[in-house]
Amino acid sequence: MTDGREREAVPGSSSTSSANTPSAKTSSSETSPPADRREFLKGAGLGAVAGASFGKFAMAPITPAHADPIAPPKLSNEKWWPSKWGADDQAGASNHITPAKVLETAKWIKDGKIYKLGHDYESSMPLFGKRVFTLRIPGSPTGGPFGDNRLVFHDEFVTTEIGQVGTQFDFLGHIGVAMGAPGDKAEMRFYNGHTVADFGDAYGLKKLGVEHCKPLFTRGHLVDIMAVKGRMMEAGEEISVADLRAALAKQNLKEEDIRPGDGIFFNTGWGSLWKKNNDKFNGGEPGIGLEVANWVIEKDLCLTGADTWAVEVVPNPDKTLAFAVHMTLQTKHGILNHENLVFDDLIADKKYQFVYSFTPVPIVGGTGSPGVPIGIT
Ligand code: UVW
Repeated sequence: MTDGREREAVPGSSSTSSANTPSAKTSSSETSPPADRREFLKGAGLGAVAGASFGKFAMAPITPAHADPIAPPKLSNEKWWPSKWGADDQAGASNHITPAKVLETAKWIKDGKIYKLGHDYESSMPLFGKRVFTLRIPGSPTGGPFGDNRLVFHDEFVTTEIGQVGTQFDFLGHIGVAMGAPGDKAEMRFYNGHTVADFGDAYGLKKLGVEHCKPLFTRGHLVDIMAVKGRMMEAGEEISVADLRAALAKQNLKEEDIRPGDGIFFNTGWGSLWKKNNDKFNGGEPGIGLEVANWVIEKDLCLTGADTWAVEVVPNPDKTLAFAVHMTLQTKHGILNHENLVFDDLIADKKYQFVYSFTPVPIVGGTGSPGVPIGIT
């Protein structure tokens, strides 16, 4: 049991515990790639398959020894609950947004400009795995004419994984860890230790739904890693703390100015592939790894965000890990995540510090939210 603030083991570092070092049990051979990212996720599950790939990137096969359902999953050898906001908390890092934080944040509004930080929603956007986005306007016009004024109207029918497509905000019912035997829902643990047995429900999660997120209004810091590199980053390329610090220095920002409850946002250039090359966009991505995740935890931030579909590096440089940053920040620390953001206008105006404002659509029992956050300067 810890206070929930322990540093996560960085693969390959000396702090990685023996329970967290199954690399000796993995081999480097690869199998042929499955069709989509859902297969990748399956492959990342303990013992799910002998090996899995993601686009052109391959996961190391998971050996029967590592597939032992009794062994703790990597990164999970210590309990992460109860959360620092209490055993019953369902709001996670949105608890940072107190009246004092709002007043501190409001001081950053200087010129009154508003920047849209998200994409439009349309069926041609890149989608994770087999997710869909379909919109129909039945009838067109859907109804009318009504009355002597012959009013007609349109309404839309949308089929989609609404919290997990396009510009999307991950909430705390999204990512968990199968801690026990295969299929044991009493040991599938999420934020604050909540289990699927306890809150899973086909008609909406009974706990940790996105309706529990408090409205967000906080200081946002954008680090333009693409500018540091002088090019778009590549899939599988990890943003290091040194990269982050180099971007802050280049932008004349001080690391000490990043305070508890703030948000940190990463521009990698990967967003330029949006609707231009969806296959490449979906085939992996640059992003943060466990080193930066530990920095985020130490800084006690409210959220991370990026111009990519997961914010974190995919594939992880440790090919035995899948979405390790999601699990570390969201599941273990309740830190929130905003994906597929757009920073072009902020960067064009050299506005690297802004007020980030977003209220998730309060879909009861939902895992996340669509909607466009704004940056205010
Ligand atoms: C998963 O669903 C695993 O990832 P994302 O939050 O990037 O959609």
